[in-house]
Amino acid sequence: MALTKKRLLELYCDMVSIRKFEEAVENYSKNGTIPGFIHLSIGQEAAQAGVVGALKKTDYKFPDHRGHGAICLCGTEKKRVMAEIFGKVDGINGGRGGSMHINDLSCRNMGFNGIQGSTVVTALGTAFASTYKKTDAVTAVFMGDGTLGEGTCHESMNMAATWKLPIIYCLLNNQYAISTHYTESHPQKQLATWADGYEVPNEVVDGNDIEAVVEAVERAAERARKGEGPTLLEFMTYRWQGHFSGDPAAYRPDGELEAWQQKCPINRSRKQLMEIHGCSGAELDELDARADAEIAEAVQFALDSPWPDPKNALKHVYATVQVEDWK
Ligand SMILES: Cc1ncc(C[n+]2csc(CCOP(=O)(O)OP(=O)(O)O)c2C)c(N)n1
Ligand SMILES: [Mg+2]
Repeated sequence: MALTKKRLLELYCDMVSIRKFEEAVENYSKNGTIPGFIHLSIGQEAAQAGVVGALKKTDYKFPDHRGHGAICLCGTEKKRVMAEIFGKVDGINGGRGGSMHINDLSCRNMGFNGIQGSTVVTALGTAFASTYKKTDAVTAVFMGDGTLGEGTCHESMNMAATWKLPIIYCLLNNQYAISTHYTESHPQKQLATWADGYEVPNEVVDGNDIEAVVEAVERAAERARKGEGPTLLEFMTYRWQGHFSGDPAAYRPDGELEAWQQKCPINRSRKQLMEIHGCSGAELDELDARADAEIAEAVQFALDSPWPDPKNALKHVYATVQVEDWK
């Protein structure tokens, strides 16, 4: 069933806010303000917004290393996510996590840790907790096409399928793992069929079509809440940037990026909103401008926030080593 105009408008705003957020992060990464590696998700907005948008606040979400958008949509204030990426003290994790280690348990963003394939295992824990405590919360874990090659994915799916755990494996097939095309590292033509070996239902979904994403996640969540176990959803999409901000992505064939840009998830929804739901261009431009203002505010907050005090560097570190002299 098609999404209502109201819902599609909300999802459109979510996607635009991810795009603007990532563009700002890219700028401040390239000019050296943001430290460390940054993985951007421009082009993949529908898969992130659709997964989070189809789930309840009480469902557990495990974003991955390319997950700023999903993280914001879980409910953390964008300015606190931005400050975290900037490494500042007002970041949601005090600037200790940075881009890849952002968690906010208050909105059930269970975080990432830089190790590909690790969260498919920890996701078993939240899924098992839901079953054990008889709550209806499902667990959604984001993963990439390259990550599917990790042995942990097999272990996770074996246990989830055997115990019928309420997990949705959200496989964002953005074609590449760093510079390796997925067809060069997996034998399957469609990675979704990988789940057949575990008798886990799976679907290939147009990951740039927000309606298709929402509907597939809703179906998977319904199965999970009924105790029917995990689902693997393969969202076909594309990352417009290189693997990390600064990667020129020279491994992509000519024209490939441009072909995927024609399938931009935001433009697609914009077209639907105008042609099917009667929105005007001016109305949507106004929403875009609001997102611009919100992200500008988030950036200013991050810039204004102080650096963490080096004296606190070992706070929260579980080690017995004493550091005598922190200057
Ligand atoms: C266990 C492990 N191996 C290798 C890496 C290095 N690494 C970081 S991201 C990445 C590629 C992941 O590709 P994919 O799963 O397709 O996600 P994408 O980056 O395309 O979103 C690799 C190999 C890592 N972080 N962890
Ligand atoms: Mg990938």
